[in-house]
Amino acid sequence: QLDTRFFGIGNHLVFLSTVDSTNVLAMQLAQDGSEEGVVVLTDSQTAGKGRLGRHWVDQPGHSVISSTILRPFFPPYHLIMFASLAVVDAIADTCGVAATIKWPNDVLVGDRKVAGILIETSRDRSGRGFAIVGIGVNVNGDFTEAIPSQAVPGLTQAATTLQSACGHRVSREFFITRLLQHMESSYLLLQQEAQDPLAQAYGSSSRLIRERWRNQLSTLGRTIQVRQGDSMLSGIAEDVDEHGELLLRCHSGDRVSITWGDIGYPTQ
Ligand code: BT5
Repeated sequence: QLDTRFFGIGNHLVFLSTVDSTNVLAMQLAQDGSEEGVVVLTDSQTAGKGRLGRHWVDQPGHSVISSTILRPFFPPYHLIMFASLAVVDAIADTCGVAATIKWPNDVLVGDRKVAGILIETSRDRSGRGFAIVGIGVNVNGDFTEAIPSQAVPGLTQAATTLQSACGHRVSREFFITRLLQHMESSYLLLQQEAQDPLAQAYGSSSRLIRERWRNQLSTLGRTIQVRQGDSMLSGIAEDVDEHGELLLRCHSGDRVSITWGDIGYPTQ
């Protein structure tokens, strides 16, 4: 039983036992004019997508795999922030574990990846913009064997499941309920603010979300390596700016702003 107001309610919920990618299906639905709040769920993907053409792997029936259609009025960089916070909050609600966020889109328990987020934006046939927020969470089972731990050459990122992290099975239905509830409440606040010039000038909801997101980043203050395609940078992750870009103090002393890439922690 969902406790959202419109995310996934009634004909806003699409469930398939298997699909190539929920993001691909949600993208097609949105292009054909589907309204925001439509949530596509599946038990298993045959071609789950990560960023930069990579794959997202699942153990059928053990993961939460969801894609939500949104039509935001607010800047796109807030999407990754509220989506990753919703995952962190749903993990706290369902297993009492404090997850953290590894910039830009990973949710970790300890130093292992338990969830990934893929945000894609486009326009429908009538020219209206939309965003797809795809979330994959390793809920039950043991992923250590199933997941390639090396995401990117030179950077390793081990995986885990919520069950391994908290020692008991977690209801996927309960997790989805909490996830959608957290997503919807933040989304509504951001939408409301974006449409109200006074609230926008004050910017309190977006500021709160940005600050919470920044506080959950396990990346800040650490020595990190950043891979962008063929090049690798290293330095100290000093901060993030208000658009969510990572501010890296390189060993040379220069401060650079990182907009994309993969990061690793040399101590792992
Ligand atoms: C992500 O990409 O982490 C985004 C994953 C988004 C998946 C969701 S599921 C619902 C929706 N529909 C889709 O088709 N996709 C979205 P990235 O940061 O590029 O990380 C991908 C890398 O993580 C891979 O190259 C693997 O090394 C690793 N990986 C793959 N599956 C994993 C898993 N289940 N758990 C942990 N790591 C995984």
